[in-house]
Amino acid sequence: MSEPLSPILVTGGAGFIGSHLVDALLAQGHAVRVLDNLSMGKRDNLPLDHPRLQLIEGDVADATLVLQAVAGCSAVVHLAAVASVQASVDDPVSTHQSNFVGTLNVCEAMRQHGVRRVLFASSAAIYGNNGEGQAIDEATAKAPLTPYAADKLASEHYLDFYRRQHGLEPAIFRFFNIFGPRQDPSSPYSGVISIFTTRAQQGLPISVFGDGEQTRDFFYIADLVELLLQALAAPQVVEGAVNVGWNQSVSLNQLLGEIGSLFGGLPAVSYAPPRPGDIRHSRANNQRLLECYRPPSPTSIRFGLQQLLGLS
Ligand code: NAD
Ligand code: UD2
Repeated sequence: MSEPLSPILVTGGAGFIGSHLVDALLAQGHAVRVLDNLSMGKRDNLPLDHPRLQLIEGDVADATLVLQAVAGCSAVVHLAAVASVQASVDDPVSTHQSNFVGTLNVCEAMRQHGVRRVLFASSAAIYGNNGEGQAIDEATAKAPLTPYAADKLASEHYLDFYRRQHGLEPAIFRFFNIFGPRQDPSSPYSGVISIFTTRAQQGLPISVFGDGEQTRDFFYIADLVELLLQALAAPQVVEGAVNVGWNQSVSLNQLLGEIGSLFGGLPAVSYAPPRPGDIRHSRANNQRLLECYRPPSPTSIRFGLQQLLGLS
């Protein structure tokens, strides 16, 4: 009888990014354990009948549960968070439990169980408006403008403390704008691509907050999963955070043009005032990403949209 596989724990594994990573890990032959409270994640995102998949439904803010979930794991990918920036503005105390205490619980559980490799989903939000209009590199001054961003930055600092003090091996990624299938479009604060494509498919009017010339550095989910797999398999982790973006600016108007050309037209598009605190231009200097990993060639927005619109 062969030894049972030590699972990889994916917190937030029932969510958009997590569920794609779970699929890839299972396809590679890994055992996977998911800890998710299903506040945004869905059971339907996971192959629950897969023999090497275990789902623990629970809260990363529950230290006892996290200690149990980490036990016996070979590595952790910590994705669980309330990904809505607005939710953290509305209720910072509650989101702090998920977005910071959760990370601390993961660090402490890993220390106690002697698990070392952890991948962490940070965010370009920690830069605030700094570097706006140019490619932002990892040394750009941090200026978290929201509790969401502050919790991500604090989590980075705690991961570094546990690295220095307790030998954790954190691989920290600052995601810019990730898009792809399963990104939930249901909230007005969901990812803009998930909202625009879903509303185009349903023939519902689209609201642009601002003049549509705001730009983002969009990164397709399959490319991100490839990076996360590399970071899990790497003999040693890259020290310090790495921006995840393509150093490419795409405006919302360009995005709408692509969706319209793929779909043969668009529903009504209205232009409303910009969202308070909205960043106008966000683009990643991804030199470190290119030096430290072997990213795939960028999946084009057009291809990603075709996947989302079921057109390929
Ligand atoms: P998502 O909401 O689909 O995934 C987050 C998952 O975490 C969900 O399944 C949710 O149910 C779970 N979760 C939330 N609070 C929890 C808690 N207290 N305990 C257990 N599970 C909990 O969002 P996503 O886009 O897949 O984001 C994954 C990670 O990437 C998050 O940490 C997010 O902050 C980060 N991120 C995403 C983007 C992006 O563009 N999608 C950008 C920057 C950072
Ligand atoms: C994304 C992340 C956020 C943080 C940040 C860091 C999501 C949903 N948001 O915020 O968590 O990590 O990146 O870079 O993952 N917009 C419209 N109409 C709509 C919806 C959005 O015009 O119906 C605009 C919005 O005002 C903004 C742009 O589209 O100007 C992108 O919005 P977003 O929420 O997709 O992403 P962002 O960059 O604000």
